[in-house]
Amino acid sequence: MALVEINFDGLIGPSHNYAGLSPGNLAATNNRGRTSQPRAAALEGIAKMRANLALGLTQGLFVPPPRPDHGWLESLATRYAEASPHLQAQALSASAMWAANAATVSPAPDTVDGRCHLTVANLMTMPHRSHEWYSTLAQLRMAFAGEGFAVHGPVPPPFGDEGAANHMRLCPSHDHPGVEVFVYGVAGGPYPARQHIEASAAVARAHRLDPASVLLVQQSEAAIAAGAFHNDVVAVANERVLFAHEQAFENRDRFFTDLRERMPDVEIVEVPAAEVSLNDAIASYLFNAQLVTLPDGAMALILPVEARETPAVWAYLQKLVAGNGPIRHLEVVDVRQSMANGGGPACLRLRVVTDPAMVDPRFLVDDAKLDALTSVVEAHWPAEIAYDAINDPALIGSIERAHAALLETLDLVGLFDS
Ligand code: SUG
Repeated sequence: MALVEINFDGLIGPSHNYAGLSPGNLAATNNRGRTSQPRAAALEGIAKMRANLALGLTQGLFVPPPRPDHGWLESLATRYAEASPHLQAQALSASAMWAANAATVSPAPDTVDGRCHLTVANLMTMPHRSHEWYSTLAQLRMAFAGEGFAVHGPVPPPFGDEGAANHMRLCPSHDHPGVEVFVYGVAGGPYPARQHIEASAAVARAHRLDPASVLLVQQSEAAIAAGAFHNDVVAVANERVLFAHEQAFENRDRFFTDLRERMPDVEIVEVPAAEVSLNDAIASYLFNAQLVTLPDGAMALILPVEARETPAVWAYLQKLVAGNGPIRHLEVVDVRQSMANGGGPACLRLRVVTDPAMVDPRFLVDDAKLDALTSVVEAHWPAEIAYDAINDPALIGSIERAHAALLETLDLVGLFDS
């Protein structure tokens, strides 16, 4: 069995819009009211997947859930046409595109029972995301259906869980046992800490991890207060490399000591605040890069164009790749439509280390499938959604037809029916 890292990207759904629903996510709140471009957004996401295939990476796909979520509105005793604009926006959000928040994943080499464990995230802190989990769970159960997987339901409220965005795995190589780092928040200045320690600990237990290989680490209050609403906005790990901002963790010395004790050959690439400020890191999404191992063993950062456009960040990166460290390549991708809602390249993907042969092939992509997705997006995704257009029944009809066409194309009709 060949275990590899598969990046499952959330396809950007036809209802993508800028409603500013996430306090503490500065991009989303600053862009509230802008006209969105769902078609261009989805094509940007597809181009990112294509670029990753071209790098020799294994690529998977998650399907957007049906929006508006009529079942959720029904549970609130209302219907879309009658709901307030705020509730309409919450029911319509395309936020499931950020697959890093779909689940937390512990690959088979880390678990006592030798299965790959996935826990769907409850996303309970933000109302528009709190109703993603049941569609995500249906999808995880279908994609990872075999004996080799254990797919868990959500941690119950009131313990907030935001999935892999607050989880890092360090290991000698993907197919070896690793140290799993669960990053939780306690406070964030005026903003909520979305990941609760109780949820992180519950996921670690459910995944049957060896407690000696688990670290629970507090995200710094300063980072959350500056707009890093998830750990993956200020840190990212891949194999034996941790790439993090100096101000990412509340007690950085303790964390690094604990990590080095468990993994003496860990390589910590820390970016000093004096070189890249927390504000520049968050505005550019430097750490929301995908840090990946290429087929030749070198590591690359797949960065948003905003990182190249932020002078201090780009200067730092030039120095980084010119040095002798493990990160040798920079790949720049344009996901501006997602970025404007606070979702960079790493937010758009969930990493699962497994044997691709164990995954339902409908959730894996190659160039031909990306061509088919491009056609369906070009034919059906709305070109634009103006902020005040979300109560237009014609728009909602076109969003629902686009979704049906997608499920048809992927042979996934019925996926969300139960
Ligand atoms: O939860 N934005 C998402 C962005 C998630 C990014 N994910 C990671 N960092 N892994 C969020 O805040 C904005 C949607 C809106 O306002 O309509 C939104 O939900």
